[in-house]
Amino acid sequence: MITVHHLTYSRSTRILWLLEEMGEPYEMVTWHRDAKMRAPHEMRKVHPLGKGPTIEDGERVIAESGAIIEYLVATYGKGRFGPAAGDADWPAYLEWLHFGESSAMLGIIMRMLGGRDGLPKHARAYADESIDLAMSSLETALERRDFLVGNALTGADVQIQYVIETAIALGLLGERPVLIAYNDRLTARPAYVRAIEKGGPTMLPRR
Ligand SMILES: N[C@@H](CCC(=O)N[C@@H](CS)C(=O)NCC(=O)O)C(=O)O
Repeated sequence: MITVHHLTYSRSTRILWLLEEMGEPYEMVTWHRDAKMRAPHEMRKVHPLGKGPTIEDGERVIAESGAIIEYLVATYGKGRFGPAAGDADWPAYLEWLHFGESSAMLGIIMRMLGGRDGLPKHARAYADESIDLAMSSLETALERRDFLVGNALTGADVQIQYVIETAIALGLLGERPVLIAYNDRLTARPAYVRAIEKGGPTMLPRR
Protein backbone atom coordinates (compact mmCIF):
# COMPACT_ATOMS: atom_id res chain seq x y z
CA MET A 1 0.00 0.00 0.00
CA ILE A 2 1.30 3.44 -0.91
CA THR A 3 1.61 5.99 1.90
CA VAL A 4 1.43 9.65 0.96
CA HIS A 5 3.02 12.05 3.42
CA HIS A 6 0.77 14.99 2.86
CA LEU A 7 1.82 18.44 4.04
CA THR A 8 -1.10 20.82 4.47
CA TYR A 9 -1.38 23.65 1.91
CA SER A 10 1.18 22.18 -0.41
CA ARG A 11 2.27 20.45 -3.59
CA SER A 12 1.33 17.11 -2.11
CA THR A 13 -2.16 17.72 -3.50
CA ARG A 14 -0.58 16.69 -6.81
CA ILE A 15 0.02 13.18 -5.53
CA LEU A 16 -3.36 12.76 -3.85
CA TRP A 17 -4.98 13.93 -7.10
CA LEU A 18 -2.98 11.55 -9.31
CA LEU A 19 -3.74 8.58 -7.06
CA GLU A 20 -7.43 9.51 -7.06
CA GLU A 21 -7.34 9.65 -10.88
CA MET A 22 -5.68 6.23 -10.94
CA GLY A 23 -8.11 4.71 -8.47
CA GLU A 24 -5.08 3.33 -6.65
CA PRO A 25 -5.56 2.70 -2.91
CA TYR A 26 -3.32 4.72 -0.60
CA GLU A 27 -2.95 5.82 2.98
CA MET A 28 -2.47 9.44 3.84
CA VAL A 29 -0.38 10.76 6.73
CA THR A 30 -1.15 14.42 7.29
CA TRP A 31 1.63 16.72 8.48
CA HIS A 32 0.71 20.21 9.61
CA ARG A 33 2.88 23.21 8.85
CA ASP A 34 4.49 24.89 11.84
CA ALA A 35 4.00 28.49 12.92
CA LYS A 36 6.52 29.66 10.29
CA MET A 37 4.65 27.69 7.63
CA ARG A 38 7.54 25.24 7.35
CA ALA A 39 7.21 21.48 7.28
CA PRO A 40 7.63 19.99 10.77
CA HIS A 41 11.16 18.72 11.48
CA GLU A 42 9.81 15.22 12.20
CA MET A 43 9.17 14.86 8.47
CA ARG A 44 12.95 14.49 8.10
CA LYS A 45 12.65 11.12 9.77
CA VAL A 46 10.68 9.96 6.73
CA HIS A 47 13.09 11.46 4.15
CA PRO A 48 16.13 13.70 4.78
CA LEU A 49 14.55 16.55 2.80
CA GLY A 50 11.50 16.51 5.06
CA LYS A 51 9.20 18.14 2.52
CA GLY A 52 5.80 17.50 1.06
CA PRO A 53 5.13 15.45 -0.89
CA THR A 54 7.00 12.31 0.11
CA ILE A 55 5.69 8.81 -0.50
CA GLU A 56 6.50 5.37 0.81
CA ASP A 57 5.83 2.29 -1.27
CA GLY A 58 7.09 -0.81 0.51
CA GLU A 59 10.78 -0.18 1.21
CA ARG A 60 10.96 2.78 -1.15
CA VAL A 61 10.83 6.35 0.10
CA ILE A 62 10.54 8.95 -2.65
CA ALA A 63 10.54 12.74 -2.48
CA GLU A 64 10.19 15.34 -5.29
CA SER A 65 6.76 15.56 -6.84
CA GLY A 66 8.07 15.10 -10.40
CA ALA A 67 9.91 11.92 -9.47
CA ILE A 68 6.91 10.63 -7.52
CA ILE A 69 4.64 11.27 -10.50
CA GLU A 70 7.02 9.49 -12.90
CA TYR A 71 7.29 6.57 -10.49
CA LEU A 72 3.53 6.25 -9.95
CA VAL A 73 2.70 6.54 -13.65
CA ALA A 74 5.33 3.93 -14.58
CA THR A 75 4.38 1.57 -11.74
CA TYR A 76 0.62 1.94 -11.41
CA GLY A 77 -0.50 3.87 -14.50
CA LYS A 78 -1.48 0.80 -16.54
CA GLY A 79 -0.58 2.71 -19.70
CA ARG A 80 -2.51 5.82 -18.65
CA PHE A 81 -1.36 9.24 -17.39
CA GLY A 82 1.80 9.39 -19.49
CA PRO A 83 3.27 8.08 -22.74
CA ALA A 84 5.67 5.15 -22.53
CA ALA A 85 9.41 5.71 -23.05
CA GLY A 86 10.07 5.84 -26.79
CA ASP A 87 6.52 6.94 -27.66
CA ALA A 88 6.27 9.98 -30.00
CA ASP A 89 4.77 12.08 -27.16
CA TRP A 90 7.30 10.98 -24.57
CA PRO A 91 9.86 13.80 -25.00
CA ALA A 92 7.15 16.46 -24.71
CA TYR A 93 5.76 14.71 -21.65
CA LEU A 94 9.18 14.71 -19.95
CA GLU A 95 9.76 18.32 -20.89
CA TRP A 96 6.51 19.60 -19.32
CA LEU A 97 6.82 17.34 -16.30
CA HIS A 98 10.28 18.66 -15.44
CA PHE A 99 9.45 22.24 -16.46
CA GLY A 100 6.86 22.27 -13.65
CA GLU A 101 9.44 22.39 -10.85
CA SER A 102 12.28 24.08 -12.72
CA SER A 103 11.83 26.88 -15.30
CA ALA A 104 8.16 27.38 -14.46
CA MET A 105 8.65 27.59 -10.69
CA LEU A 106 11.89 29.55 -10.38
CA GLY A 107 10.50 33.05 -10.87
CA ILE A 108 7.41 32.28 -8.80
CA ILE A 109 9.50 31.13 -5.83
CA MET A 110 11.73 34.20 -6.15
CA ARG A 111 8.71 36.49 -6.06
CA MET A 112 7.09 34.53 -3.25
CA LEU A 113 10.16 34.80 -1.02
CA GLY A 114 10.95 38.36 -2.05
CA GLY A 115 7.55 39.78 -1.17
CA ARG A 116 6.35 42.94 -2.84
CA ASP A 117 9.56 45.00 -2.66
CA GLY A 118 12.05 42.59 -1.16
CA LEU A 119 14.01 41.58 -4.26
CA PRO A 120 16.86 43.64 -5.65
CA LYS A 121 15.84 45.30 -8.93
CA HIS A 122 17.76 42.97 -11.21
CA ALA A 123 16.43 39.87 -9.40
CA ARG A 124 12.86 41.16 -9.60
CA ALA A 125 13.28 41.83 -13.34
CA TYR A 126 14.71 38.35 -13.85
CA ALA A 127 11.89 36.73 -11.88
CA ASP A 128 9.17 38.62 -13.74
CA GLU A 129 10.67 37.83 -17.13
CA SER A 130 11.04 34.20 -16.16
CA ILE A 131 7.37 33.98 -15.05
CA ASP A 132 6.19 35.70 -18.22
CA LEU A 133 8.22 33.37 -20.43
CA ALA A 134 7.01 30.26 -18.61
CA MET A 135 3.35 31.28 -18.67
CA SER A 136 3.54 32.34 -22.32
CA SER A 137 4.99 28.98 -23.33
CA LEU A 138 2.22 27.19 -21.43
CA GLU A 139 -0.42 29.40 -22.99
CA THR A 140 0.90 28.74 -26.49
CA ALA A 141 0.93 25.01 -25.84
CA LEU A 142 -2.65 25.00 -24.52
CA GLU A 143 -4.24 27.35 -27.04
CA ARG A 144 -5.80 24.58 -29.08
CA ARG A 145 -5.79 21.63 -26.74
CA ASP A 146 -7.26 20.53 -23.45
CA PHE A 147 -4.16 18.76 -22.11
CA LEU A 148 -0.44 19.41 -22.46
CA VAL A 149 0.32 16.05 -24.07
CA GLY A 150 -1.98 13.84 -26.16
CA ASN A 151 -5.73 13.81 -25.64
CA ALA A 152 -6.00 12.88 -21.98
CA LEU A 153 -4.74 13.97 -18.57
CA THR A 154 -1.11 13.07 -17.89
CA GLY A 155 1.26 13.53 -14.99
CA ALA A 156 2.48 16.68 -16.75
CA ASP A 157 -0.93 18.35 -16.28
CA VAL A 158 -0.92 17.29 -12.63
CA GLN A 159 2.52 18.86 -12.19
CA ILE A 160 1.70 22.09 -14.02
CA GLN A 161 -1.68 22.77 -12.43
CA TYR A 162 -0.06 23.59 -9.07
CA VAL A 163 2.25 26.07 -10.80
CA ILE A 164 -0.69 27.91 -12.36
CA GLU A 165 -2.64 27.84 -9.12
CA THR A 166 0.33 29.31 -7.23
CA ALA A 167 0.77 32.03 -9.84
CA ILE A 168 -2.93 32.88 -9.56
CA ALA A 169 -2.81 32.92 -5.73
CA LEU A 170 0.18 35.28 -5.73
CA GLY A 171 -1.32 37.57 -8.36
CA LEU A 172 1.48 36.71 -10.80
CA LEU A 173 -0.47 35.15 -13.66
CA GLY A 174 -1.70 38.31 -15.37
CA GLU A 175 -4.31 38.21 -18.13
CA ARG A 176 -4.12 34.64 -19.31
CA PRO A 177 -7.61 33.33 -20.07
CA VAL A 178 -6.28 30.13 -21.66
CA LEU A 179 -4.48 29.15 -18.46
CA ILE A 180 -7.42 30.15 -16.24
CA ALA A 181 -9.74 27.95 -18.36
CA TYR A 182 -7.25 25.07 -18.23
CA ASN A 183 -6.97 25.38 -14.44
CA ASP A 184 -10.78 25.52 -14.11
CA ARG A 185 -11.15 22.35 -16.23
CA LEU A 186 -8.58 20.46 -14.18
CA THR A 187 -9.86 21.54 -10.76
CA ALA A 188 -13.43 20.55 -11.75
CA ARG A 189 -12.39 16.92 -12.24
CA PRO A 190 -14.00 14.61 -9.66
CA ALA A 191 -10.60 13.15 -8.71
CA TYR A 192 -9.21 16.63 -8.01
CA VAL A 193 -12.27 17.49 -5.93
CA ARG A 194 -11.80 14.28 -3.91
CA ALA A 195 -8.11 15.11 -3.36
CA ILE A 196 -9.06 18.50 -1.92
CA GLU A 197 -11.78 16.94 0.24
CA LYS A 198 -9.21 14.54 1.70
CA GLY A 199 -6.16 16.80 1.93
CA GLY A 200 -7.68 20.24 2.34
CA PRO A 201 -6.99 23.30 0.18
CA THR A 202 -3.71 23.58 -1.70
CA MET A 203 -3.31 27.28 -1.05
CA LEU A 204 -3.61 29.19 2.18
CA PRO A 205 -6.69 31.42 2.23
CA ARG A 206 -5.74 34.94 1.15
CA ARG A 207 -5.61 37.50 3.95
N1 LIG B 1 10.67 20.39 -5.69
C1 LIG B 1 9.98 19.80 -4.55
C2 LIG B 1 9.55 20.92 -3.63
C3 LIG B 1 9.07 20.41 -2.29
C4 LIG B 1 8.65 21.55 -1.41
O1 LIG B 1 9.33 22.60 -1.30
N2 LIG B 1 7.51 21.38 -0.76
C5 LIG B 1 7.01 22.40 0.10
C6 LIG B 1 5.48 22.33 0.12
S1 LIG B 1 4.72 22.95 -1.31
C7 LIG B 1 7.46 22.19 1.53
O2 LIG B 1 7.59 21.07 1.98
N3 LIG B 1 7.64 23.30 2.24
C8 LIG B 1 7.92 23.31 3.64
C9 LIG B 1 9.36 23.51 3.95
O3 LIG B 1 10.17 23.66 3.04
O4 LIG B 1 9.67 23.53 5.15
C10 LIG B 1 8.79 18.99 -5.06
O5 LIG B 1 8.33 19.24 -6.16
O6 LIG B 1 8.33 18.08 -4.36
